[in-house]
Amino acid sequence: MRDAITGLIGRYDQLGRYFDRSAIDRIDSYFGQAELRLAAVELINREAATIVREAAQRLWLEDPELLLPGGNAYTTRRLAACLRDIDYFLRYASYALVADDFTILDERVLNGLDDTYKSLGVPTGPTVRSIALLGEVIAEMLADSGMADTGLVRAPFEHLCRGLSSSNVRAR
Ligand SMILES: CCC1=C(C)/C(=C/C2=NC(=C\c3[nH]c(/C=C4\NC(=O)[C@H](C)[C@H]4CC)c(C)c3CCC(=O)O)/C(CCC(=O)O)=C2C)NC1=O
Repeated sequence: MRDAITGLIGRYDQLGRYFDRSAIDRIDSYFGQAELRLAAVELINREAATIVREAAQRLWLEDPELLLPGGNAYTTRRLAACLRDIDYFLRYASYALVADDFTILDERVLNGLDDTYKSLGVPTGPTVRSIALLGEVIAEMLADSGMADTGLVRAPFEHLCRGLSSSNVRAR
């Protein structure tokens, strides 16, 4: 587990150097985004169930066959597993959003996930889509509440999407 600040301190400590201009700019940008990151986490805390439901509903609209016999989310048990997975993605993305660092996503979510999904026949494409939809729903809700430039809240979701679709993430 790492965040933007501890990661930076670690790197500079290893070099035995004082923070330079580029480090200070990085810190400045992190604190400058604090309000948006906090608003996003508050929203997720308040509305997690709604956000998961909304992302899932959009996924079913785009890909209704998932819910039909032969679809991977068919049967109550598998539907529940799918919704639980979406909930995992949201929760871990909210940690990464506060940290402004994706290490936790690599370590706790992506590591080995692709193999698990392959062995269970869980389709990667729609799963990646559900993660992107989470990011969209949150960015929209924040924009509706008057926040400007909500794009950065999608970053952890995009990281998860990239990691799952490239499946290059291995234990490190
Ligand atoms: C915190 C990190 C973490 C993640 C991410 C995680 C995912 C995860 N999802 C699983 C199953 C599953 N995941 C899905 C998900 C879906 N099927 C679809 O059609 C949709 C596209 C999609 C939802 C968006 C389904 C249906 C299963 C059950 C598959 C089965 O047992 O046949 C399993 C197998 C074991 C189980 O069912 O609990 C794991 C480990 N577990 C973890 O600990």
